[in-house]
Amino acid sequence: MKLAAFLLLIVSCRFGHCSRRNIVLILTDDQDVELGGMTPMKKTLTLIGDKGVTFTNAFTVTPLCCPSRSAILTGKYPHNHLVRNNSLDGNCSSAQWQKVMEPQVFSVYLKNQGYQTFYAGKYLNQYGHSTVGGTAHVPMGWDHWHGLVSDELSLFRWEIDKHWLLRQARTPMKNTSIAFLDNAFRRRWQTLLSVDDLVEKVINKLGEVKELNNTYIFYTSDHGYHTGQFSLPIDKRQLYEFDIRVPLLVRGPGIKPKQTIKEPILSIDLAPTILNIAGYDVLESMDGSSFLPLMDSSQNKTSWRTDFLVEYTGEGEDKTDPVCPNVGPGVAECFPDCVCEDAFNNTYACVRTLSKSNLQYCEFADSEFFVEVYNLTSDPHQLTNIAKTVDPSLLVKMNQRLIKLESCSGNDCRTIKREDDGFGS
Ligand SMILES: *[C@@H]1O[C@H](CO)[C@@H](O)[C@H](O)[C@H]1NC(C)=O
Ligand SMILES: *[C@@H]1O[C@H](CO)[C@@H](O)[C@H](O)[C@H]1NC(C)=O
Ligand SMILES: *[C@@H]1O[C@H](CO)[C@@H](O)[C@H](O)[C@H]1NC(C)=O
Ligand SMILES: *[C@@H]1O[C@H](CO)[C@@H](O)[C@H](O)[C@H]1NC(C)=O
Ligand SMILES: *[C@@H]1O[C@H](CO)[C@@H](O)[C@H](O)[C@H]1NC(C)=O
Ligand SMILES: *[C@@H]1O[C@H](CO)[C@@H](O)[C@H](O)[C@H]1NC(C)=O
Ligand SMILES: [Ca+2]
Repeated sequence: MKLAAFLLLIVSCRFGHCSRRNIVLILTDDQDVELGGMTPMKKTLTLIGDKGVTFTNAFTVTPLCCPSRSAILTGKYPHNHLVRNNSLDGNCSSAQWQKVMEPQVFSVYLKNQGYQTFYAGKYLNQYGHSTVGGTAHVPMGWDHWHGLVSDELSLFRWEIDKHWLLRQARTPMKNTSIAFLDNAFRRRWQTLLSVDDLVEKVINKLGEVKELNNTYIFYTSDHGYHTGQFSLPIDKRQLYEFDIRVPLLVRGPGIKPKQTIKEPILSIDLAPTILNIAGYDVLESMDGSSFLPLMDSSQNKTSWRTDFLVEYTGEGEDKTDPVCPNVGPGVAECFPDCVCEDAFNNTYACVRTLSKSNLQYCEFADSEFFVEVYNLTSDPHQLTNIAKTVDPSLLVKMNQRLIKLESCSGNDCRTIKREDDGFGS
């Protein structure tokens, strides 16, 4: 025990932080990275990203607020902290966050309250103000996916190849839904301009009190988001990249500026990393690992994980919604046009590999035992489910890997054997 602490101290001193550090975690709600969510964040990219590390493969282990934030706080996969449905140990309110955070550690909880209510008036006309076909411009986001929505080939593929919630989506979407989503996309970006201002204020304040060079600043989100992709209206809770990828930028003492790190970082790694910075050992119960050593550009990265688990427990209503009598009980978030975004049987677990192979293998706990597999090297937008065409031995391997990851806990998860080459070709 003493030896471990001593070794940690050496790591700490190599980073030049034998003295006490501040840690600021800026966590946005529902901010995607895949659909251009960082585009409005110019100051944040300059003040945090350019001054430190940009992680290009950061993921949540579950794409819904409460379980995701709980994973951030506990350092555990949902299977190790959830009680059957998503109503776990809370950990969603800022008060709870503040309570859990070490009083010695300096924590800031900034919360964007949702695009409907929280954007500064001065940004009202940013990113256009008309509906689709007008001046709205959302590069690599809405326009891109909107193009796919009207692509008949893609439609056909979705109908046969994706889980039932996507097959019940109305395709193409109604014009009114498109207008609604286009507006939501724009409001989200306007909101982020205000968040960007807040980040600048926090950093300026740290400078004023002469603590900036003594402070680690993390910028991330609880999970991603979608607005119309695959004809699903507006939510998270899906296994696709737009919902599971998050932004992650870190600056701090000893971290070299302008680094880009490709190793996969998970929401469960934040707690161990923060403990590590504060000089504590990673708790035995934590499934994640500290990525502090990864940020030291001279460190050998070859022992870092190359695959991981994403899991989600679906939610539904017990009764049929009178507004949507055709969708039956067991579903939730059916808006607009009675297109549902969640259901009890939207319960799934995926293995995502990111090494020589860039694959995703997902199993649903629904009546079809539906399986989705994507080769993100050849199909980065996850249009083609290759579950029925890929070599069946790969499915067997990935299923075994999934079982292993789904049952891991604490130290097991951290030391699980790497599978970088096993999924190759
Ligand atoms: C599910 O969540 C509700 C609160 O939303 C809780 O009262 C209930 O006990 C939970 N059910 C299970 C099976 O965990
Ligand atoms: C929906 O919008 C498209 C493109 O602007 C237009 O061609 C079509 O007529 C509209 N449909 C309805 C029902 O208004
Ligand atoms: C931070 O900057 C102050 C001067 O502004 C300097 O005295 C101090 O040594 C610096 N600390 C670190 C850790 O670089
Ligand atoms: C990194 O570590 C691995 C094994 O831990 C070793 O095989 C490899 O040679 C090391 N690479 C460098 C650049 O030190
Ligand atoms: C999932 O649940 C819904 C609501 O109960 C049901 O209508 C649907 O058929 C189920 N689908 C599968 C594939 O289990
Ligand atoms: C994924 O796509 C890449 C590029 O086309 C290909 O080299 C690789 O073999 C594919 N992997 C699988 C498992 O299909
Ligand atoms: Ca959220």
